[in-house]
Amino acid sequence: DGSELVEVGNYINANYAAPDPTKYGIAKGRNIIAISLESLQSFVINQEMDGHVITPFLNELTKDPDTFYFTNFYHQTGLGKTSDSEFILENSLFPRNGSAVFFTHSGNTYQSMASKLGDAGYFTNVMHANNRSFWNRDIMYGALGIDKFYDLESYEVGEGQAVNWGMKDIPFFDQSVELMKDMPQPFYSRLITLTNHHPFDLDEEDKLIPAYNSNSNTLNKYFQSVRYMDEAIKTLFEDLKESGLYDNSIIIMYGDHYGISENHNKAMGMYLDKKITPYDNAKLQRVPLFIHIPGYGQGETVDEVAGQIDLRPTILHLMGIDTKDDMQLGADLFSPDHEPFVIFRDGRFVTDNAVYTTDVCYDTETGEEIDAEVCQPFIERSMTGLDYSDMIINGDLLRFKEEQEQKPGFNEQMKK
Ligand code: GP9
Ligand code: MN
Repeated sequence: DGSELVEVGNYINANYAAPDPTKYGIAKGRNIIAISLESLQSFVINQEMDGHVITPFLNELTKDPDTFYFTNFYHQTGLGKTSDSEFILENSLFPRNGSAVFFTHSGNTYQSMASKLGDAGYFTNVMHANNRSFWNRDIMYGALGIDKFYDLESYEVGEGQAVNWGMKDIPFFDQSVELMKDMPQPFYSRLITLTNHHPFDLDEEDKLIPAYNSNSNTLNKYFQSVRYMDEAIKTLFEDLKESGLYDNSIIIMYGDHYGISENHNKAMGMYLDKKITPYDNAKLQRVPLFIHIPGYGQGETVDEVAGQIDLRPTILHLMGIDTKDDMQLGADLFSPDHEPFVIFRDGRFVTDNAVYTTDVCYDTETGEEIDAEVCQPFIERSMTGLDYSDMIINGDLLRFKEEQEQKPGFNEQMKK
């Protein structure tokens, strides 16, 4: 009957973080280009591998005055991998534990970022050169209110333009920008890259740096593959500038999930020159986030501890779209009320003081074990957050929100 919705709604209202007025609406009316960077982790940014710069273009971007770069931003995905990251971004909810929500709950009612932008006059779409039914996207995108899915059939994969899982990122970006030129504006395009995916295979001509040399063939190829991704992003920016779309767009780029699993701890330890502990494994879940606003000029590096769940409110507020009455579990990254606290889908969490994993509380900076008391209140809060998210999804509670919003007094009831 939706009474659970009132309970969850109260929790969400209590956690609402009002936007920073100096950031609210700074990208209003622009096209939104959101790029899912396949398997990109933060440990490669501003780093070298055997003297080779791994991400030269992104490194420049971290210092660019039009860019906000986030150093303590975490993925929160589970088994649904890329699709989980999409779910989190669109809904500011957690994915499900032990299964992919794109498969299990594609019949639900959602209030996605795409549907909010659609209501605000945006043409919303996803661009991804793979089969449309992969991850059940074709069905789920309907539930998320996405106007169009530019899938593999929208692309022409010429000779030499495919490797590994499919179309290479450089021609993918190139053709995507061509397609954007014909879109009604403003548009919200979410582009999902593919080349930097396990097993990280490349054609010889795309290997711009040598492989690493460790006992992990996966990690060895990862650096090369990331280097190719960096090159692809550079060409995307060039393509956007040439097309004339660049100046009136906001470009958001984020890593979807880890690329190097704990199975490669030994090789990772060799690269990072330390023994990888559960603490390190948790911190390795950081993925890069770039928010690039051409002409803005006041970008900076942000060290706030945050996660993918914060993307929806952050982006919508930059666009000048209110989220006060939305059922979201994340908070605007620029809000003075944003709390440095990120919950992983498996129950681990990170705050500005502590990293909690394998039942141990570690100091966030040093990795030293610290008093469990520091973690205790956050253990309960992380369980509450995950439970409420599950409650919304398993109970399909957002269908009641639409109904109840028609009735007078519902929002007042939620605020009590
Ligand atoms: C497939 C791509 C990769 O379409 O999104 O999926 P992943 O294995 O990373 O979830
Ligand atoms: Mn992925």
